[in-house]
Amino acid sequence: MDRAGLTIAIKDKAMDLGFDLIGVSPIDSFPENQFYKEWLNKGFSGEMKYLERNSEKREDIQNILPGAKSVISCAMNYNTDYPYSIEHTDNTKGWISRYAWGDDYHDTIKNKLQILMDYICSESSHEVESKLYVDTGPVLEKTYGKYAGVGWVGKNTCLINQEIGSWIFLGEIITSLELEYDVPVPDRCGTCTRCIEACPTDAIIEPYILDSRLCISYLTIELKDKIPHELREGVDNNIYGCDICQDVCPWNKRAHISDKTEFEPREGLLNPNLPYLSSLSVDEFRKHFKGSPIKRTKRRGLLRNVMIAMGNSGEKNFLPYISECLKDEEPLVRAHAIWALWKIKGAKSKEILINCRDKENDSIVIDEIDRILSSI
Ligand code: B12
Ligand code: SF4
Ligand code: SF4
Repeated sequence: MDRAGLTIAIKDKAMDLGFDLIGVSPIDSFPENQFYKEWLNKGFSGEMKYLERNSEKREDIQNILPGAKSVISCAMNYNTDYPYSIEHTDNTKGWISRYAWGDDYHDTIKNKLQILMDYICSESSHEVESKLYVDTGPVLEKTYGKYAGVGWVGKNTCLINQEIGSWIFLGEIITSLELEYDVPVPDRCGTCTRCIEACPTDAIIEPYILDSRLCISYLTIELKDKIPHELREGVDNNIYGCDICQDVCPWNKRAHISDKTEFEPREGLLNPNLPYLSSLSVDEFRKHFKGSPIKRTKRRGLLRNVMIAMGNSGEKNFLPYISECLKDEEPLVRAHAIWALWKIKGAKSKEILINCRDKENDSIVIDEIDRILSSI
């Protein structure tokens, strides 16, 4: 098969496997590769130390696969037919971001990319070296998706496709094979600034630039410690990730619905019940979130987020559940339960806080109590 024929065959195979979009980009020194370092130097990656490791590979893909010629970018739509977070106004329920309602996409996409990679090997006339990644390696996935014509990177920093929207996962095969290359599509954000205005924590500090340290997705998933006080109200009822800057995007108004049943919400994950989640034991958490992206936060991270959501709701019926979490084995959960209690009861929480302080040994919790006591 010649180069053009092979490129078409690979694209057809990817579509047969269930990918919604596919494009091929050459290996090049794109301006985004250089910008990445600047972004890191400004501290925008926060505690995500893995982004600092192997930055030479992100800057030059030849450092991942010497002799690489092409990146085949594949995208899969995960949008299911349920309302957006901005249409959900009952903040006594939590919100889990759309991408995490179903099965873990890493597994789904990796399996399909493996089949595609095997196909590429079998169809090539000479020996081919390839590597595949889905959010698993030092690859600037959105940048390669952009140069493969899969979409443009919007001001909210997500890759958006004009036809199907931005509710897409990305995965790619880096290969030594030379293929026919696609070209980037135009940026269609125009004068729109809806995502920037809608972001509750002002994380999009300027168009196309995100300070992760302010982003609810980072705060609720990636950050392992306490959520900074000044950002807790902005987190609202988002207990895992955030969809707001994509919910408001006009290109998601008519976003396509995925045909993949594995991304349908698992039981209880759409508008999740906060008391139920606050009562999960370690074993129950493990069982409940097996094969789900939510396992990433571990129980302690999820319960931390649930405490923030409960506090923000102002709902007095949550007090018994918050009180239980004041006794949790995890200091991180206890510290956020203290905040939730104070948020709902205000100065009336003083006596309980003083009591807790007397019994407490952990400095994270003591700091939290002292901080609150000094304000009431
Ligand atoms: C780190 C990370 C995060 C961080 C940082 C987000 C970010 N904007 O990059 C946090 C934790 C905040 C995050 C959140 C989310 N993430 Co995330 N994340 C990643 C990860 C692992 C790396 C991305 C990265 O390298 N960012 C670094 C910065 C520097 O990149 P950037 O913001 O895009 O900036 C580039 C451009 O804007 C451009 N640029 C900007 N200004 C300028 C100026 C000039 C002059 C130039 C030349 C260039 C330029 O250059 C930059 C560098 O390339 C990727 C997987 C991967 N390996 O790529 C997934 C990934 C980006 N995430 C994904 C998803 C789904 C999400 C969430 C939607 C999850 C959720 N619902 O909570 C949110 C979206 C938040 C948002 N508005 O972006 C998907 C995105 C799919 C899509 N349609 O774009 C990815 C690709 C994972 C996947 N395989 O599907 N994520
Ligand atoms: S994901 Fe949420 S917090 Fe992060 S930039 Fe978008 S709207 Fe802001
Ligand atoms: S909301 Fe507007 S500015 Fe933001 S990504 Fe969508 S089109 Fe671009």
